[in-house]
Amino acid sequence: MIRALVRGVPASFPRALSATAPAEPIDVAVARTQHAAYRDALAAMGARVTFLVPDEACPDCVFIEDTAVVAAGLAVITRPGAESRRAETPAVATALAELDLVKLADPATLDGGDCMRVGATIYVGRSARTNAAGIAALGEAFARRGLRVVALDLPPGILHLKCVCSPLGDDRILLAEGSLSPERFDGIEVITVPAGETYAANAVAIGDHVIVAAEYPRTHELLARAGFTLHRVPTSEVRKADGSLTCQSIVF
Ligand code: CIR
Repeated sequence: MIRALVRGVPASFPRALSATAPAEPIDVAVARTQHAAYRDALAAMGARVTFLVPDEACPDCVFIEDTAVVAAGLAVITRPGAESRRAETPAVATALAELDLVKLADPATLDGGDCMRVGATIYVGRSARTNAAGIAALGEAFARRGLRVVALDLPPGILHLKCVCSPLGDDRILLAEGSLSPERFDGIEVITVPAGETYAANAVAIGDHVIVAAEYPRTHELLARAGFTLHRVPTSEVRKADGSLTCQSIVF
C-alpha cells in the first residue's frame, strides 16, 4: 500500500518563507480548501493518507516533503537549510518511527525538495538549502539500501531541484524545458514541460495517476498522452510561499 504523509496548513501560514512577498497575502481558508483537494487526490490515487496536525510555530510545516527523504524502508530526517524550518522535523520523525531512521546533523543541510528518486537513483540538487555535507550524508545512508545519490547543479535562482522536474515512476520524469540538460538523466525517459509552464514540472505521480497543477493545459495534454489519469489541483496559495505539489507530501 502506498502511503502519503501530509501536514495541515497552520493559521501562521501567511508568515511562511517566500523569496518575494506575494502580490496578495495568503488566504488561509483557501489554502486549507486547496490542501483538502490535494489530500482527496492522493486518496483517489490509492494512497493511504496520514494527516499530521500543523504546528503554529512552524509557518512552513505544510511543506512536509522538505523534512524527510523516504525510500527502501529508510527515512532520512533532514536538517532543513532554512533555520526557521528545523523545528518541523521532530513530529515527522515520530510519524515515521516504524521505519529505520537516520537523522542528519550539523553541518549537513538538506531539503527533501532537492531530492528526486527515480528507480535506484536519488538525484540531489546543490542549492542554497542543500549543502555538500547533506548530500554526502544522504549518499552514505542510502548506499546501504542499494540506492545511489547523484548530485546536480541547479540553474541560478531555483529554490529546489523539484521546482524544475519530478519523477513519473521508476523510469520517467517531467522536466521543464531549458532548466537542466536531459542528458543528466541517463537512461530515463524525459517528458518535456514546455517553456511557460515550468511550474507544472512539479507533479505527484503514483502508478498511472498524477496530481498536476490546475492551470497548465499543454502539460495536461502531454501527461494524458503519456497514459496518465490527471488530478488537477489548485495551487494559488502554496505558490505564494514558493511551494508547489510534491512539497505537500512524503509518498512512500
Ligand atoms: C520554503 O521557502 O522553504 C517554503 N516557503 C517553500 C518550500 C517548498 N518546498 C518544496 O518545494 N519542496
